[in-house]
Amino acid sequence: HAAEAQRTDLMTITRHVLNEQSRYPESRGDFTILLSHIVLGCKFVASAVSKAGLAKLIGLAGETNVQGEEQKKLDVLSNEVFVKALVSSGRTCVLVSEENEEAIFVDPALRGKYCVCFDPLDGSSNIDCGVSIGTIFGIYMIKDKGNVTLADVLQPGTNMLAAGYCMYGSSCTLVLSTGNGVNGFTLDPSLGEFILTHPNIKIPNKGKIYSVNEGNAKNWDAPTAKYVEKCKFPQDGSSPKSLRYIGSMVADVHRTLLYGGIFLYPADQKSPNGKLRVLYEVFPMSFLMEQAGGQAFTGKQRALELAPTKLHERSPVFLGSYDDVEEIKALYASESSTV
Ligand code: P6P
Repeated sequence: HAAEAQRTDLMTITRHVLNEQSRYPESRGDFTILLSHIVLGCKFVASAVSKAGLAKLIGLAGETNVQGEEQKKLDVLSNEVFVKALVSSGRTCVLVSEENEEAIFVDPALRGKYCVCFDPLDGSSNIDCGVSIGTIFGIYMIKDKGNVTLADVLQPGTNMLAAGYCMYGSSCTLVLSTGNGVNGFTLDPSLGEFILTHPNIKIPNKGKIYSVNEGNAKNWDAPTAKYVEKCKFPQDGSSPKSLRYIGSMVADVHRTLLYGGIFLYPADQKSPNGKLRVLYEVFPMSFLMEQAGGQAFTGKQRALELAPTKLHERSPVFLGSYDDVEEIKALYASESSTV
């Protein structure tokens, strides 16, 4: 009976969020409506990504296809879909997208109380070779939607209400936190629904994997170099960690969340603030890691406490299993105490 019940008692993402919403009796369902539009965007992108190889969607923007239609690059198309879905939800007042230089202020007649920061298709340079890519998003509340400015967007990650990513890979998995733990949902294409498959994800306290682009080793600072050295040649008799680096943040973070370990995108001499963007890569992934019992560090501070001053600001980030991040924090602390 239990198996039968499971098959018919489908916990969809919408039902899950409605259950969570019941924790806030005063809420009028705005967040649920916002989320349903984000989910719609993810379903569209999942479908487009799965067909990309066939439909030659991966061509460069501006090329025309056999029907003579102008083809859009998948990340341009994904961005348009998310912007339109978020605006039409009537629940957003300002959007920040990796694809748009400036913040998008929604028409006052259509405004809601949320700000969404997102990367519509992170890692899209990997799509041609079939590596998993993803959408990353973070959601903030805006105090006065009638008078929203850039200052409202440049909030520390500690003000974030919710964050998530959707990974387009062998299956389409949406991982979400609304501040009450982390849950994973897998798209059932036959239903067109995201079904709860990974309830209450908790990252192991310590992992056996480190994830970094070793090709940048020449440019690392001392604490990062020392930490990676320790992963490869442990002095305490423990076995070396395995290196796993996919080069697509959503895929590297998803593996870290499920298996444990640490993901690093450090600063280096070439990029003193690292490569990853604060508002729509570092903050959402740091929020999820903390909600799953892990942590995220910039080399100087808790990642979520960063106060961004520019829309596409970058930051170094070390995130993952709590104990693994503690180790690199200690190396940075001892370096700053000797300086
Ligand atoms: P590198 C993809 O371009 C991306 O923004 C992230 O998804 C990924 O983690 C990172 O860059 C990879 O960067 O320098 O190692 O190729």
